[in-house]
Amino acid sequence: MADNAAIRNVALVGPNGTGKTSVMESLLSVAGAISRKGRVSDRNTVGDSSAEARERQMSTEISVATFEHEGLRFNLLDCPGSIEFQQEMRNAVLGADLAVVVVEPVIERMMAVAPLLHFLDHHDMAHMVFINRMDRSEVRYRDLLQAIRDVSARPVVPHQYAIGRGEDLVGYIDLVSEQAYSYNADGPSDRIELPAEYLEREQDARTEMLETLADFDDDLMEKLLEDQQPTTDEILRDMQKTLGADQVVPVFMGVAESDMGVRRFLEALVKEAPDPASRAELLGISADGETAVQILKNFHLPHAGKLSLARIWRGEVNDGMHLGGMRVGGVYRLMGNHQEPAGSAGAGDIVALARMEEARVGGILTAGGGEAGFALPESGEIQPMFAFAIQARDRNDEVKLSGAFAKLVDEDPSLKLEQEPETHQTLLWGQGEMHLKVALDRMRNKYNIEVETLPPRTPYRETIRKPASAHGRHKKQSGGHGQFGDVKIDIQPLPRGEGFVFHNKIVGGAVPKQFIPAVEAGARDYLGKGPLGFPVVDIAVTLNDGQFHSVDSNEMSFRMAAALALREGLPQCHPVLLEPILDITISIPSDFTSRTLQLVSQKRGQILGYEAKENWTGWDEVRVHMPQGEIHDLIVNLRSLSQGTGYYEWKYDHLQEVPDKLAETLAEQAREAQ
Ligand SMILES: Nc1nc2c(ncn2[C@@H]2O[C@H](COP(=O)(O)OP(=O)(O)OP(=O)(O)O)[C@@H](O)[C@H]2O)c(=O)[nH]1
Ligand SMILES: [Mg+2]
Repeated sequence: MADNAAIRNVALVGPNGTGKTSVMESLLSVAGAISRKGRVSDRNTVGDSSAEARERQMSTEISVATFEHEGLRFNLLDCPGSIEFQQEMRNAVLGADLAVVVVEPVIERMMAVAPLLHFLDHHDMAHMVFINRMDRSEVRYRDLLQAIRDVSARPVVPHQYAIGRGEDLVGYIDLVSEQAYSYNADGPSDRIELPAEYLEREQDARTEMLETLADFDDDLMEKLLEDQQPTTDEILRDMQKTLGADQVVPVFMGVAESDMGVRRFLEALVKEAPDPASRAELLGISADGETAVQILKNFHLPHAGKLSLARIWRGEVNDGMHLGGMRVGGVYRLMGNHQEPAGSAGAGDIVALARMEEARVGGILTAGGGEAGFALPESGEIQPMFAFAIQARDRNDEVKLSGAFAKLVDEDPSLKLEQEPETHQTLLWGQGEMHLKVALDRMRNKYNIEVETLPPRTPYRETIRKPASAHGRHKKQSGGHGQFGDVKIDIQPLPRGEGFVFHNKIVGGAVPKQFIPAVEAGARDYLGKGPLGFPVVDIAVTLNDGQFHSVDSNEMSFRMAAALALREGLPQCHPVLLEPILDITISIPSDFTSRTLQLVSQKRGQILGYEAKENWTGWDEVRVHMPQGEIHDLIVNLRSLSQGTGYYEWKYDHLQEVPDKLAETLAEQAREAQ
């Protein structure tokens, strides 16, 4: 069944906890791919097999399941929903041909879907919505549909209409066939008579569906204008065509926990999900040419070694062939943490390739090792927003630590490890506290290394407010050769951003020419750590005068003399602390804008302005300047006030004087640390 047309690659995406892993489990169960259905709460689902995911009962990385059904092979990618793992989701979803956006029937939470829908639309990625947890729905179905419409740039076409809601959920009306069904907890739904009280709502919803589809089909438009009814096949054909082109968003519903609506949904996937060839065509990838694959995810497994999840865009992949200059150590199909040898796989498939050590997520590998000749949509890099300073609990683990981190970053490139030269800390950057904690758990579970975390230090600077003059003399008499250097300097403050400037005003050789660079070097030495304990910036040092000794003077003596002069002079110059100020753009649903502004003020932020976020209905963008020392938990606070939806982008902007009171506290801390 290597036939390209017989493969369906479906990614399950959506906000955290909506039931994606449960939907996958239910799909596998109703398709007969697993004999015993697991539950997330029982920690025995096909997805979420890692220790970190089981422990938290949430997805922390992609899970893959492959099964055959109705002559098709399905490759399901269950993506983590937490916003902190969205890079993982983004990297994978673009390798599928259809995204199923699993949502909860809660109107207020629909806003959390907006960024995802923007991402999918931006890449013309076909997507459907599956409203899960309908057993918990407390609102009218039409209000739910409206809430989805409110966040979707593409027209939303309900495929089904709910009968009842919450505990009284009965079943659904299929708007295409106009037939009603009642759910059965342990089997297919029963056909029932369409309840009379739903007739009007059904008609309205169906008319809306047809009118939306007619916008993309002139024949259908004509039929509707002439009051003719299209056939079921015609509607389905239109639905499939417009879905594949990301022109409309069909909506289904169900209860994954008890398989309700999932059989019908699987049937819809069989009939309507785009095949791999149409996605490849949409992306302009011709079927002719050498094999080319895209790496969606790397797994480092304790026993099996490295496995790279790959979408085959062109050609065939076999055990032992070369891709990107690496030998394919095996072609496998995945079912959660289980690998089934496949030997080979054809275009359109998604398989795992063993021991591709240099394969990087997002990379394209070809049989010849060169360029593929086509471009794929890029998932984009989300800027890290949260950092911990880390160190191995046991010093002896430091070497092991860097090797293990290389593997963690290979699995999840949204983790970044960085040496901070000024604060001498090793920073682990990611999307949030949980993201990092999961990474550190993985470190313990997989590599047996305990890691300690600290908040990152702020790289403060200092400068001066007043000028002063100073004198430094270095003199040492010891046996034979002595050391002698003597300098007189002026110290002046410079405007912000000027750094360090050195002037030499010696005339007549009071300090011989060859020692002048040593004076400058001595000044720089001292300015590495000023009177407050931080690097000194925005300062000018002028060498005015000095003395030398024809035998004892040397470079080192003048270097020392210059440093001594600054040590004496700088404290007279009213030294002040400077802190880095970041330029931050916060994106937030407008309901939370005023609380965001409050948060910004609490964190000593300066609000530069806010306005509606372009092309994002109901979202604002707030621009602020905020001290770096305040942003450590900004993302944590922002998410907690915005139901997890807010995020920001940042860049360094400038240095600014620390307010006196805070400066005192910091100086106190610095003294204690010494
Ligand atoms: N009542 C009800 N609970 C459900 C349903 N589907 C899933 N759940 C429960 O919702 C919780 C979250 O389910 P998951 O399947 O882990 O959700 P998820 O979307 O995969 O979560 P993340 O991957 O962490 O984003 C679990 O406790 C499930 O048992 C449903 O249809 N009805
Ligand atoms: Mg999950």
